[in-house]
Order: sequence, then C-alpha cells, then structure tokens
Amino acid sequence: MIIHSLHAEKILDSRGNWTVRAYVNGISGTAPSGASTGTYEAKVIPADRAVDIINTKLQRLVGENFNQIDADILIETIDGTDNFEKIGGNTAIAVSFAVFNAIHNSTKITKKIFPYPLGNVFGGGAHGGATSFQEFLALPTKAKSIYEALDSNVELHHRLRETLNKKVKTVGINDEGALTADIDDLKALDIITDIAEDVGCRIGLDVAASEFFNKGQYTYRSLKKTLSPEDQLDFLTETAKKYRLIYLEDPFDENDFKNTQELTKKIGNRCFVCGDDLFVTDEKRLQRGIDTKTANSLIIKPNQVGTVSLAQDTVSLAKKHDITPIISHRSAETVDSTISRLALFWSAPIIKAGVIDMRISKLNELIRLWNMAETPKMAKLNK
Ligand code: 2PG
Ligand code: MG
Repeated sequence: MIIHSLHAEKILDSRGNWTVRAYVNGISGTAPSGASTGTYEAKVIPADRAVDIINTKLQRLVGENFNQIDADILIETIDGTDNFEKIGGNTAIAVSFAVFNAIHNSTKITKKIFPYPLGNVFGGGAHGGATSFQEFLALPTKAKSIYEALDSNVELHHRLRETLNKKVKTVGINDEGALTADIDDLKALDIITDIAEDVGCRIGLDVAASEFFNKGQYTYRSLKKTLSPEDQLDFLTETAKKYRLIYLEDPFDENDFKNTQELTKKIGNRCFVCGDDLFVTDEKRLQRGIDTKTANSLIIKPNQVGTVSLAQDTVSLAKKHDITPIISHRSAETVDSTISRLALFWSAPIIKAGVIDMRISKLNELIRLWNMAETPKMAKLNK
C-alpha cells in the first residue's frame, strides 16, 4: 500500500484525557492508555507532542509503498531508541494501527475463529472501587457464538447490578464500565460466582498485584490484611480452587517471575495464569517467562510495545510455546476497534475488551466480523 497521506489530531479518551488519532490515507488509528501501567511499557508523551511528531518527523512515511512490517520498522528507526523514548509509544501505535486499518480496509476478513470476550464486570484497584483485585472478569466458556458469548457477559453484568443494588448502599461504575461497591474482595467473588454459573460464565481476576505491593507485602485494604509473597501464593491458590477461577492475571508484582511460576505449577492445568505488567507484550520478557515456565498465557496490548509488528512478534513467540495470547484493551479507550480485528487476524482465543458503555465499539466490531464470516466458530479454550 502506498501511503499518500498521514496526519494526526488530538482527541479525548474515556477518562477525559487527550490522546492522539492518526490517519493514513484517511483511515484512522488511536492510541489508548493505561492506569495500572507496567514499568517496562513503551514511553507515553503528551498528545500535543504526538500530533506534532506525526505531522512533521513521521511524514517520511508519505509517498512510499509499505507493508505493515516495513512501515513499523521505519517508525522504529525514526525513533531510534529501545522504548520509543523520543517519539512516544502512543505516537507510534496510533500510526501503526492506522497503517493496519488502511491496509485491511478493503480486504474481506476471511478468518473464522472468534475469540471469547473476557469481560470486566466488577472492579477496584487503580480503576476505582473498594477491592484490591482490579478486575473481576467473566469468560462465557459455554457460548457457541459471539452473540451467545456477549449475551452471557451482559446478563452477568445486569444481574450483578440488580443484586448489588439490593444488598449494598452505593453502587458505582469505574473507568472500564465495571460495577463497584463497598464490599471486600471475597464478598465480591461470592456474589459474582453465584450468578456466573447461571449465565454460563466462569470467573477470572486481574489481580494487578504491583498496584498494592509495597515494601515486600501485598496490602488488601478491604480485607484488612497484609500478605507476604508466600502468603499471597497460598491465598491465591486457595481462592482459585474455591471459586473455580479460570483466569488469574498478574497475581504477583511485575518483577516476581518466581512466585508466578510457583502458582502456574500449582493451578496452571486448570487456570490461565496470565502476565500483563509482568511481560508488557515484550518478546524478551516473554522469552524469559518461557525459559522459566512462568505463566501459561499473556496479555497482548500493542501500545505497550508501540507497533502492531512488535506485538505480532510476541504473539508468534507465545503460540510457538503454547502460551495463550489474550488481546486486550486499556482502561482509557476510545471507540477505536483495531484490537478486535487484530484478535481475529492473530487467531487469539480470548479478547479482554469490557462489557458495557463505550467498550461496545470493540464488541460490536466482533459482531460485524462474525456476520461477515462464512462459517464462523468460537475458538477452542484449553482450560
Ligand atoms: C489491565 C488494563 C486493562 P490498564 O491492567 O489489564 O484492563 O488496565 O489499561 O489500566 O493497565
Ligand atoms: Mg492487567
């Protein structure tokens, strides 16, 4: 594809902060951003600067014939650092997404295997809410179609809202459209698990443990307890067993490969033990995880590494070693739905993309693709 035009503008994201939207040949890509960011993520620069860089430095892409990899390599070369220190990972991903969308704009998507939506129904931590666990996630493992899958997740969200409204004084909504209430982590699990079975969902958690790890201890505010890493290992092993958890993301601090490995040894045959802040979509960190058998799945957030191609390299490495790649949104989003198309392109079996409010842009894109596919099928989950 020849890039005839490239330009950018500053737009608002779901937290009301400015972000950057790039256009390649009139087709857009937008940078999302996180609240519980991993230390090793690509650097984020202010939206004004990102816009300026796209409209000046990155104009070197205009006039050339590109595939995704060559465009992404040129973006990396223009930056010239390891972590997009100069042009910003947000600048890079907006352009890289726009390139992807422009390339695939006119081609019919022929992929048939659809990812299960992993939906955040209740939350706390850095996204707002009383619990230390950041996300209580629904996975509609029994669904036979994307419609059934989304139906299960919204049903769980609706019933949970009703139940909480009856039981708790103040019920709210956080950054990702997940419900919040003044209950502790285990009470929340009790209530959610009761409903989940009824609607065909299994439950998972994004512990996002780095956010409440301080001076070598995990402090659970609502449960009023502080755990050593060894106690955290026991606590999560028991919790996974008691609530039949199918998914546990970032169970330990982002530098703790060892305890994550222990947990995977204990529950990895029946639960996705997943690295997000731990791997930050980075090929080298994932390789370290593979060498030490640290986790059996990882979160893929293209903006953590800055380009579609770098994220794709990590997806390929994961698949080669039977590590399940889970494509994910960020807590601050726009209506950009590139990750839904990427999940299909990469045949990822799971996509983490929210349940309600503006997150529906990703979910409704999955529906569009489902209806366009000739014989669509849900992916196989190996848990
Ligand atoms: C996460 C994400 C998305 P954030 O931790 O997995 O749910 O949150 O974008 O704030 O890092
Ligand atoms: Mg996470």
